[in-house]
Amino acid sequence: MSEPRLTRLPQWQALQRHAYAIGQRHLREWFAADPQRGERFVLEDVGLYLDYSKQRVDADALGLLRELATARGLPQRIEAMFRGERINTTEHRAVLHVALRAPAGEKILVDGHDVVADVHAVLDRMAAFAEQVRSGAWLGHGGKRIRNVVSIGIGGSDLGPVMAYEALRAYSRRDMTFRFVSNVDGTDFAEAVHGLDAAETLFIVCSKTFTTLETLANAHAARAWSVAALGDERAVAKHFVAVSTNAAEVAKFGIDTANMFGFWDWVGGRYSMDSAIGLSTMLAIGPEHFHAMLAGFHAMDEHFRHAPLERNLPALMGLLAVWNNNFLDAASVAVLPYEQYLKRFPAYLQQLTMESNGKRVTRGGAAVDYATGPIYWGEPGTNGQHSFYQLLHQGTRIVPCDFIGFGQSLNPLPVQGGGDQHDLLLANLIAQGEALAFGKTAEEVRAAGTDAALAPHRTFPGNRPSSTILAQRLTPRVLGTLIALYEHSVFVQGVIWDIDSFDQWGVELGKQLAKTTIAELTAKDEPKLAHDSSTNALIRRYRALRDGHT
Ligand code: G6Q
Repeated sequence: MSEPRLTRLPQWQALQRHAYAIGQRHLREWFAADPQRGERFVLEDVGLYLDYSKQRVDADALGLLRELATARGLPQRIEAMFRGERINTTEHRAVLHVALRAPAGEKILVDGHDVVADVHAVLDRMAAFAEQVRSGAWLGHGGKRIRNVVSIGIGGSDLGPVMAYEALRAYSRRDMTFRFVSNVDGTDFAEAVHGLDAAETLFIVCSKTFTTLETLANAHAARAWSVAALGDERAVAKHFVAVSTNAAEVAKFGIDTANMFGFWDWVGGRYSMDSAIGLSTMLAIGPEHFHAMLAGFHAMDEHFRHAPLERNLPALMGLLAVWNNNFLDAASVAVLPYEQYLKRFPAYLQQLTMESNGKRVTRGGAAVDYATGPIYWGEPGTNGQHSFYQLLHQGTRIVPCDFIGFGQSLNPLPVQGGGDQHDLLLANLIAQGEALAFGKTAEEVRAAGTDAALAPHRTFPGNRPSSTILAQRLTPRVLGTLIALYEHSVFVQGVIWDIDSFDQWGVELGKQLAKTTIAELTAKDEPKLAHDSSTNALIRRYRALRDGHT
């Protein structure tokens, strides 16, 4: 199972030599040497236009990266995923988020069982339920129609639904309220239900395991809130539904499993927003739009599976990420959507990328001797321009950027004197990539009349890599395509680094320690503490602050 050591591969070493040879060459030189670069280093398919000409690569670097991918068996690993092999080796699971958007009639077998048929059975139940709620046929306990939906979940059971709701708000039912609760901080719950009428409020409890501390605490709070307001335990039947793989725990909580929407162990949490975990999305935008989103995912899945490496969008994005991470030593990636509706997209990608590829051992358990997953972060443009872009342009670190923009706005807003605010938005997107790549030399600064003392401060080094992704308009379909692009790019990076991109053991230790700490914080008498001196002191100080003893 374990691959040969990455850094010993001839393809890796060839890339190192090549990076050394071209590493400092400036994007100004690349573009001067090849005036068509901006039209040649472009890949367009499935409704997305990717301009990677401002990445610090040449055709040789791209060729070597593809050779590395071939040496790592990328085409075979892609097939293994699509065939339902247990490629999540540390959890011994298949990884089949692609089955969640496979069209009805397609067959993907896990242990001889066709999972696509199961997927469509759940999608149909979700659609029937969504129609009932949206039409007003589903009534609350007191006979009122549901106007508010509160989705409770955390991590993979929250970030996707929140992001998708925000992204597709323009397509959502504006006469309904959608809110999300994730944090165990009581404030999150309190604010989510603030001002809502319990008689009109439906809770969706989303938890794959149905054992997650935060989600169960919030679900219990929600049940107590509903029952107190509606005065009847039986209200739970009309105001709570569950999305889970764990029917026994759902029943134990008191939700009738007839009101449960299932999914499967082959769907990872952070890859689950297009499963029943997306029930809030379907309630918001309706089944038709939800299916359009799935079709967008599927179009990218097909592209990823069948396009040759040199024309494969996720493969290219993944390989460029490896190049920047390992050969240009860029430790982070900024995701900068110039689209307000994508404001939660960077947060969503943080989990997708960092929980997947933030690993330090190979699939076989050997420590890696190369950097793996970079840090992803970002904010929508143009807001970020007025805060952290300073570091992007003139800081000492290289931060590759992904700019994302659309040809058409969902909310055109004419500007006095001509044009639309959308033109202002996109002008900024395009200008930022240009400024990062080409900068402004000291000579240019001086030639513009800046005095000598200020010139260094006003100089922009440039040569800062970025990619630009454009699509015509943010639709449910385009959103699905865009998410699948990143999902598969993450997979490609994991294949190169020989890590299991689908487990997340790194989140366990903190959870486990918290159990002991909870007991110590809530103990009636001063507990006997046996942690390090810092942890002991923090526990004592918290207890004192809480109890007002300081
Ligand atoms: C995602 C992770 C994690 C998970 C949450 C919620 O890939 O596994 O973020 O989604 O811990 O888990 P449950 O859905 O089981 O409550």
